[in-house]
Amino acid sequence: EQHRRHRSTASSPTDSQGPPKILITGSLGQLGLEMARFLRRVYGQDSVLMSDIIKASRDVAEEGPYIFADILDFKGLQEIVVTHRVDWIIHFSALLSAVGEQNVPLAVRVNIEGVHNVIELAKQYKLRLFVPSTIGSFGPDSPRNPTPNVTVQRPRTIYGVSKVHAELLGEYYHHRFGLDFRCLRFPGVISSDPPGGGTTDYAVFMFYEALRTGRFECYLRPDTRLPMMHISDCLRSLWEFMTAPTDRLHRRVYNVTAMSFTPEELAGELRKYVPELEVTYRPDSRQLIADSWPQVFDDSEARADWGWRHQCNLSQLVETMVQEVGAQVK
Ligand code: AKB
Repeated sequence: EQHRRHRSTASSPTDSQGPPKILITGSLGQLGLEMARFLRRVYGQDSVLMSDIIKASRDVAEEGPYIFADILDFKGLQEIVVTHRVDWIIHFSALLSAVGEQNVPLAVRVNIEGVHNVIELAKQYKLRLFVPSTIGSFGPDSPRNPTPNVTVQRPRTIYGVSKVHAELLGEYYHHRFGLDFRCLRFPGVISSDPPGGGTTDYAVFMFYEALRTGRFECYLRPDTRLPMMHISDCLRSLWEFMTAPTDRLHRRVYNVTAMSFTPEELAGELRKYVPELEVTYRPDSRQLIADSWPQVFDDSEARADWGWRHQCNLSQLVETMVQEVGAQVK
């Protein structure tokens, strides 16, 4: 009953009122700037507000609206939503898996308290809320090959625990209050904007090191298989999911992926462009994290319900990355 009441009053900005006003938190991370560019192409420059707690470069600030937003400051967020008439929040602020283990109290604040703030805000102002989840929300008790949409989730990192918390809280707010909560579990995302603090980051660093020096020391074993996708697929999946009609969504949290590969397989593909590439392996604590994560991610529910299709396979990903990273390191 409550669900229906809230649904009927919730705004649906893409349907009738012109482009949605979209706030991206944590927008100076790996995905934020590219997501903003994507959405600005679709909805117009002023429809997307990038935000973070750090100062943007002049170039970023000149691309479109950029504001200070601290996700731990509820009142500050309220002010932004009201002043800028925000319709959607894309909540990217988070500490990733490896860096979260280095500073658990900070990860709890950013990843858990931050989600409490944005979720409550989204409920109060009837916003559509996207929170990314991850392959890291699974753990050693989960089936790893393949990992279905609904299965055991007992992650062993604070990052994973915080993401399971976000998934469950979002589902709860959806069922209890009609919140339009949407969440995709992403695999490792490969982009020429370097990530920071993750376990899957090696796959980006390999391109930089290969093209700069022809050598790479990998912190995972050569046979560590993990699900991955190129950033172009990641951003498109997010947008397609955010605009998918509600009646297509049989759930609020979906696995999405494009491929799975090991460091050895990635190096093999990269040798087509850098034949002399030498990769050595020195596993560190990130190996334990990777060993508890899915190897192959089953995203068949996303494919069936709202038509998810990846476009970039391993050879296309390597070709694109070689071009983009190559242009940066030369
Ligand atoms: C990480 O490695 O922590 C992230 C992720 C897979 O969520 N890239």
